[in-house]
Amino acid sequence: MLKKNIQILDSTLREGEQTPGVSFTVPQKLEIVKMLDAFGVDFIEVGHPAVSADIYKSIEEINKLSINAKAIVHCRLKREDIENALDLKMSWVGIFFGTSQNYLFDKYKIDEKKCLEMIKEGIEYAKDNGLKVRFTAEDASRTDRQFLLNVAQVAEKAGVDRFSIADTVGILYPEKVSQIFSFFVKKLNIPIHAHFHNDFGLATANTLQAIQSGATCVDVSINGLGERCGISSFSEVTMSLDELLKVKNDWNFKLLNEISQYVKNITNISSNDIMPITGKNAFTHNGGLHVASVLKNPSTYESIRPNKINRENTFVIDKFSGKTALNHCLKKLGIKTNDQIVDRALIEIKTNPQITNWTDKQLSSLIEKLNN
Ligand code: HCA
Ligand code: CU
Repeated sequence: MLKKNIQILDSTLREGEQTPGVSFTVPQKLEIVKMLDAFGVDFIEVGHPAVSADIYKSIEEINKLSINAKAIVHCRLKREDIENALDLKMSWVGIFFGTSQNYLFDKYKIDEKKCLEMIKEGIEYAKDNGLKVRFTAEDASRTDRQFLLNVAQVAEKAGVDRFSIADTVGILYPEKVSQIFSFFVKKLNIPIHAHFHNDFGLATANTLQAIQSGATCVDVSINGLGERCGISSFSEVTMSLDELLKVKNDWNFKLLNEISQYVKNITNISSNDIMPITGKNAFTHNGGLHVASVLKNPSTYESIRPNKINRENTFVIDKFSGKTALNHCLKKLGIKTNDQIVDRALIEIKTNPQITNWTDKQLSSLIEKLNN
């Protein structure tokens, strides 16, 4: 068991809303915040107030809620953004600034010295005004290690509370994550946050590795929403921390599926049936041998119990089904039959491979037909 307390920062309302095609209404944001708080996340990144009037307004409304999670706003390294945070009476700001050569020379057109000065000034301004500050080195994964260390040390000296390492373009893999995070954990005295994009499908794996290498707060979003291929998924990360790394926590897993479904329903992002944990098929069994075994003992083909997140097992009847599965489904439907009919029904099912999921109605009529 990993004894350290791991914090979760949910960025559905900030990074998640940057998903192409996604825009939440204020009531939807309030609902998401309430659900995340009831689940027990530590931080909720509520948005970047400078982006639009509706985001600013939603933060004002979120601030009226009484929640345990800490709300944090996104800010550029600019006074006007920090002032927004002060006007909104925030306690926490997340200031981000790109630190790789690409960003310095092409995006901002400044040199390293100027970059360090700006970081120092921005953090000091926020701290002098009583804010708690997380500083994110955007594109940290492509930033020269020594320069990133300078950045982190300047930030720490300026009084920053948390340092976040962002893999903005999603190019890290666990071994590299281990090298980077172990290095910074040794060098800094403040908690380190991690933010991974999923461009290679490695965001969750990288997040787990960052924790094993000493990061203490990780960014996630519901259903992995975010720019391009999104970031680490809320369900994948929390479930892996609980089930695999055995991290001590008091998260309310019974709410996990509901949160995922709520966000799925209000976004136009096509849902992935085979998505881990909250996907439609996560607790569905198909193969005849699988169903027969799961009915005896679910752990034969499952690592997580569905009732942990308020779900149930489902079984699919199609050409892969066996007698046990069919009998089980017929019994559940309250259809009384006999061995011979079940055998004949199975032949019918296996000779209709185009039907990939026999519905209750189809099964009932099949049995009725065979009875006559
Ligand atoms: C962005 C980029 C960001 C910032 C992360 C952070 C990234 O959309 O502004 O501020 O913690 O991936 O670097 O999401
Ligand atoms: Cu990001």
